[in-house]
Amino acid sequence: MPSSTVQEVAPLSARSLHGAPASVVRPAYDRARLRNGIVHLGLGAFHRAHQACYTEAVIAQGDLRWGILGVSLRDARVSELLSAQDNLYSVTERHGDEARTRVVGALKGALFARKELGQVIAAIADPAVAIVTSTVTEKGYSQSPATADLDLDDADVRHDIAHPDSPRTTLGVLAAGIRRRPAGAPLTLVCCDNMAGNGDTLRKLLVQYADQFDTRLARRIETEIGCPNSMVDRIVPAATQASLAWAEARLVLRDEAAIVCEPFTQWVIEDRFAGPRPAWEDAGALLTSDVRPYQAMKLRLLNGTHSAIAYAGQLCGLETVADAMAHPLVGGFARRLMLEDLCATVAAPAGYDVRAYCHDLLKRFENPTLQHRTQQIAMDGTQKVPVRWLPALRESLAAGIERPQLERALAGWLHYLAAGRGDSGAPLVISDPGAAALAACMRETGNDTDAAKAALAHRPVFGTQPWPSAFADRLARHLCALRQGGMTALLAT
Ligand code: CS2
Repeated sequence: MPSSTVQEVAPLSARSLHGAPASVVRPAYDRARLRNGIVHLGLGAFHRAHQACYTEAVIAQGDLRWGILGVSLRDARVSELLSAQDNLYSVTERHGDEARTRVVGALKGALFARKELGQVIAAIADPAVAIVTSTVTEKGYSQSPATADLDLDDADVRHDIAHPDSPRTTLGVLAAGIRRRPAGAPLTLVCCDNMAGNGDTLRKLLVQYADQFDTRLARRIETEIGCPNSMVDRIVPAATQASLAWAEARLVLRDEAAIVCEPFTQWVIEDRFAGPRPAWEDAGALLTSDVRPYQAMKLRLLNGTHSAIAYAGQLCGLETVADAMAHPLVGGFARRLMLEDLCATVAAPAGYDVRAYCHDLLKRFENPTLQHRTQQIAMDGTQKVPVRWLPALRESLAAGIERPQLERALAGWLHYLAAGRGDSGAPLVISDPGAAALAACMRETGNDTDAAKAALAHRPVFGTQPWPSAFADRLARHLCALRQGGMTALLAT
């Protein structure tokens, strides 16, 4: 009998890319001539599927100044595997049966800050680099949730203040690079994390950090460095063995850094750059004078509903956002939360139809092929909830308006943290450094009324201003329903 041999698939590299199917879009420019104009901190999938794709389009139009040096701050693996692939990776946009794959060449290098710190600092100091972008997650900026200022109690921040030349934090790395930049070399930091006023926040924290050890540096950051606010949007699920295998079938090459994400992408950036920038508008970005209405719309409607789906989904044993949207109770709850409660709190950016935006969002959430895990979105709730839900809730309560779906979402999250188990009794995996303290203060109480009050008094999440007692009572009733019948019972009422 003839023996069947399994064909080994070659790893993705500059050389093997020639053998990929013709349908795979690839860099048509000379990568050897690409210069390094951008440093990016936080080399996760989101950056590679978002800002890097906008930059790739600008480079493809012939502006070779904007090669990206990607820096991983925590995870050595991503920079290692990208380096092994000549810094190439693929992005497949997928919705239902439609898919489009391209290989991105914009990345010029991939470094791991803990190992190659000198190179990272030198790159930020290089006058040819005009922009540093960042996606380090909400918790990556060393901000104290209680005060919104620099977290001076954080061990890594204290380390960096004592040793500013061998920093560990995002702020420390940025400041060390800026400190070495020659005068008169303009630099812009573009924060691309999901925070309201993200650029303003980054500048404030960086100035507070620099003020601890070098006041001249702090003044320089205040006056010379550009920090535009930006709104970023694209749903990019974390890779799985299945998504890597699926990308491999399209490429006929093995890409360990392959991304499978939705086709939709949006980037709105304030046009406040200290120096040159890529013509990202030619790649579809919107450069505008005020990003705040776009940020509020996106953070409340997309991310706010996403978080509610994540906790309800986790409690009801639903693995993905699409599963949650197809669930009669959870899907209905998500739609009402977005269309009734959250939509009413959003002022439309000029020329925007917010209801049409919501309907498009719901279709994006229903994308059956995305496999976006509720557990991924559920991470770091103590950082996300204060941005995504609480401003809308505060404003509404101050105007005497109840938001029944949003209040149920909040109760669901608190129950998820305090119970640590889903409706079926199965233990939940909770990944959030701030969660234990909030859960503990609820568990210390003897009844739902005290648990609701204890949660609302937890300042790092709920702030210093008191919450109305009638709201606390409603929250307590929801907690009671959750304790007795789980999330399905709460949503069924
Ligand atoms: C999600 C976001 O994980 C999460 O918290 O809500 O990553 C979301 O997918 C993106 O902001 C979409 O732009």
